[in-house]
Amino acid sequence: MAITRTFSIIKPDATRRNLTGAVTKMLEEAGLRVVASKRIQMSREQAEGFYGVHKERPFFNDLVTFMTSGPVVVQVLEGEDAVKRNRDIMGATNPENAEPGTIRKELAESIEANSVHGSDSEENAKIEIDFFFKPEEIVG
Ligand code: RTP
Ligand code: MG
Repeated sequence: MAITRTFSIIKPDATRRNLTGAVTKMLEEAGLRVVASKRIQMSREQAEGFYGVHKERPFFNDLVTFMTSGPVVVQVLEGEDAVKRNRDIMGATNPENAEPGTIRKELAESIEANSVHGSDSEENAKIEIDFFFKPEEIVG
């Protein structure tokens, strides 16, 4: 299996509860390596751009407000089949439906405040990595 990359966000509900390390530990234990990481305060404009695909969804405005409500940690993760590996350790969008042992089941607060984002395809991973990182900020 090829080594690939995915994009991850530790969301404001997790940074607020000082869970940056706890989330990162679960990612690392799942076989992913953090090859880029920075803590940022997303602007409304950035969040609207990042979540552009969800523009027409009823939860779009709440999501943008939530994602700008505090610091986030954006990361590039590397590993075998990184996109799927990350989605597996994240668990279902709604923590109530997530499997035991997943980040969302163990740490998330709600369907919105669900602690982590992860790219859903290799194509989107590339777009999302480029949205937040310059090539020289990623050290594999
Ligand atoms: P993500 O993009 O954050 O990795 O999560 P996902 O693929 O599991 O979920 P997606 O459908 O892409 O939704 C993006 C984020 O929007 C929030 N959400 N709120 N209130 C709601 O019904 C609702 N549904 C989704 C969550 O923060 C979700 O992760
Ligand atoms: Mg998604």
